[in-house]
Amino acid sequence: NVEASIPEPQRKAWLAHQTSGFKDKDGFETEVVRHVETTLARSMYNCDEQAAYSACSLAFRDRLILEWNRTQQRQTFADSKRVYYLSLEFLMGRALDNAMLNIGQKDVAKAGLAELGFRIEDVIEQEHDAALGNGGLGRLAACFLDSLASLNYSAWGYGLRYRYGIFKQEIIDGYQVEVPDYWLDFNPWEFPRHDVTVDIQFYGHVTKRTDDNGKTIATWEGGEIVKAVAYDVPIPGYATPSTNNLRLWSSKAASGEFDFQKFNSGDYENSVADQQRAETISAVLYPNDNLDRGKELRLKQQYFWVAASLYDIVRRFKKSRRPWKEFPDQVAIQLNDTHPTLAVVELQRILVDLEGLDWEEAWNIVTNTFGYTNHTVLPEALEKWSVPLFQHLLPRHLQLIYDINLFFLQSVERKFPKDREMLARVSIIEESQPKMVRMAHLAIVGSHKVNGVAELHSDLIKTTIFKDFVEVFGPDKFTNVTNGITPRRWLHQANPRLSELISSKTGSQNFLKDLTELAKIEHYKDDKAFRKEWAEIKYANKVRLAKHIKKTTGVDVNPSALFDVQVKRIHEYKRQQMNIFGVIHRYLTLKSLSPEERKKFQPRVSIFGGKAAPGYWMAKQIIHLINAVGAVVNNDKDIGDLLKVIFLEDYNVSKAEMIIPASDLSEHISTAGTEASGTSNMKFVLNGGLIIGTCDGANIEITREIGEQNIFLFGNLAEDVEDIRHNHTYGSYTVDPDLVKVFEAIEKGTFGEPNDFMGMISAVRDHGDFYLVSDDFHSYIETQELVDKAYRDQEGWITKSIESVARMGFFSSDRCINEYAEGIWNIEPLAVKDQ
Ligand code: F58
Repeated sequence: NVEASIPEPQRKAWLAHQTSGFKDKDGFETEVVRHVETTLARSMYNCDEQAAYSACSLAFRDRLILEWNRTQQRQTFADSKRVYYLSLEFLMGRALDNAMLNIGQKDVAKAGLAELGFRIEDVIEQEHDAALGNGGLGRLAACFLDSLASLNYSAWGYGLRYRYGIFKQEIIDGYQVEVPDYWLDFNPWEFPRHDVTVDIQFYGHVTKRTDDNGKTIATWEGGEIVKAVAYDVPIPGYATPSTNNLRLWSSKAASGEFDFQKFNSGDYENSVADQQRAETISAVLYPNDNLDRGKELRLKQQYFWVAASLYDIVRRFKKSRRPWKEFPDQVAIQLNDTHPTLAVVELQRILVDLEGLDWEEAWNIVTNTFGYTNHTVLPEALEKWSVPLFQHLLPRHLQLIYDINLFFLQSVERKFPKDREMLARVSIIEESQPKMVRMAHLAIVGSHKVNGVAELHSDLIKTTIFKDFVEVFGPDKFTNVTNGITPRRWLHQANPRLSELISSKTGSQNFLKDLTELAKIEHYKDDKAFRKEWAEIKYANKVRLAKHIKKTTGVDVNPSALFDVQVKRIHEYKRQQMNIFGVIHRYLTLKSLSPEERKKFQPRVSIFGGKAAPGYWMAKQIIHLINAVGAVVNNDKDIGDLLKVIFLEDYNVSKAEMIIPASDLSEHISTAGTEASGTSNMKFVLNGGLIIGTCDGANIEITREIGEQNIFLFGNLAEDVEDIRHNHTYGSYTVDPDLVKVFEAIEKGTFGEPNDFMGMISAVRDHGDFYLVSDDFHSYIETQELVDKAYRDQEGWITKSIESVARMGFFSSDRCINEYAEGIWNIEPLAVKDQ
């Protein structure tokens, strides 16, 4: 009982405080005005939208803090198992809209803001996205936090508080230019905890001595210390008071301040050097997706964050005064990809070096605590760290890794005697020059469960990259949890009208808590009024996007045209190049027709968006070609509204919330077997868009749920990709004839200087076409023609759209989190009274 724990002299004031915050519109307005005039020290007479945003956020924040405190107290008193989600990325997007919705007071705020002279949409627009992630992996972490809170699980997220999140993308003369994203100017959603700090050690050396009992004691000494400071972000659950915590660590010099002595003696530059070096650790998010570059600073980030988080978790566990063996009953730690894998070693170090446990006992605790989620099979994305770098930065951890590897390889040897090749393949250390630490191997060996993120992907990891480990540990260690998305942000927030239409038919907003209730709308698929409104909502969303396109690119697009969208990170495996080649093919076809014949063509707007990693030359070339094609096509009088090509600058979470509901068709066209799951595919279908895609990732399960008649699948299958690649190198190889024509047009200079695009052409024509662009091109073009035909039958299209949404219940991140809770974490929700 929380109340009983409050000391008597403080209880009266505490009780009064519990009912503070606003109850209605008037109360809300009072709070907004109070924050404008006191917290912000401004006057209502010059309160602009930015100030209204700040004050509105502060008013909601006040409410959130109360529930946040209560939730933390409830979890502490319950003393039950907690789950910790360790992720280097949390792609949160905006917080205010989500807080209003989850608290359930958006209507109150809307009315209150209107009375104060503001439109709620404009106020929401003032917020800067929290973009602490690259793409799918980071956004998945954010959806998981939403579900964990909404389902009342005791859970914490742990991450890094980057001063700069993913860069802002500008398009200048058709090229991507990266601009730093400083997002912390005014951030009401974080709480610095200057009293929660951890000293983190780097470099130094290890000494060993033998104690009185003959036991070897290792001590890590010397080196440098950096301070980790906690910043907490409240995560409100939907329609529940549960408010969980996301703790982000920021780095600071251990001494706190700059060196005054150096400063006084005139050594100005060096007086701040230590401070700056320390702060560099949490300064910037690495902007690569699906590529590992092995930079020292990245390893420093990883250890800094992992060590601070584990210190915190262990400190919390120790308060319960339980024996160590109960650690895995109280703590589950999920590794979001291999980035936090050092946590395995760090926990073993804490238990053995600092707490004096035996190796075996400690290792049991470690392996029962961790679970590892893999997000990719691309070899270039699998993390490896050079042994010399490790030796330098984390000497004790390297020793522990060698010991872990030794015991592991001994166990493999027992199972597979004399199989030296097996040992070399599964070893945590790669015997290369220099030697490398394979983080995925360490993560598998250190966890009790390993999961992939869609069925095909989970099967693939078992039969390819982790095949040997299935033999070593048996198949039960490997499992699947198909990804999901939160319907709160990706349906209700992004598409309020559709959400309202659905609730009017399902009878309540309960589908936002149990997405399988969407099935009920299928009864209305022949209902004329329902269908009409369904179509009107899509159209209105397209009008909104068309306005944004006009404002940001100057191009007029017709909202009645088919909106064909591909928005995601730019990567060769995701094949935006195939899409733009297809667009060129369409353009050439249109040009070859008479004006009369052209009129029969289905008008389209091809919309692209996404960032390229700054060092990814080919991805940047793809962006340039898309813009170059747009510049020609959009100004061609013969073409008019029949085809427009748009590149939307700076794709991010808040733009996704506007773009996704406006799509008729979206493209998920990765080479089969390369996209682990994809999650935007789920978002598009949930918003009534159809998809064209390959048999890859979650597309396969989406097809199973919504029915083959409702999706446009094409291309080669994952099981055939290897043979086809082999044939490219050793057999006969010719480029698809339609694609040859596309290349000829580019080479003729139709879209400007051909040399600018030769990399993309020769990757297909001269360098083995690794991503099978040519092999899939014909089937892609044909399927696009089927799309045109299907779209012309508007009634048929609407039916497909309604059926698809009705059958998307499976893809809620709530389902996904419940699967993790049951199958991996062994944890149950914490009951919330008075819910
Ligand atoms: C993505 N991975 C997968 N990695 O590509 C996608 O299929 C999946 O749906 C999603 O994870 C969620 O499971 C991804 O986004 C990264 O961005 C990493 C960032 C850090 C470096 C390595 C890649």
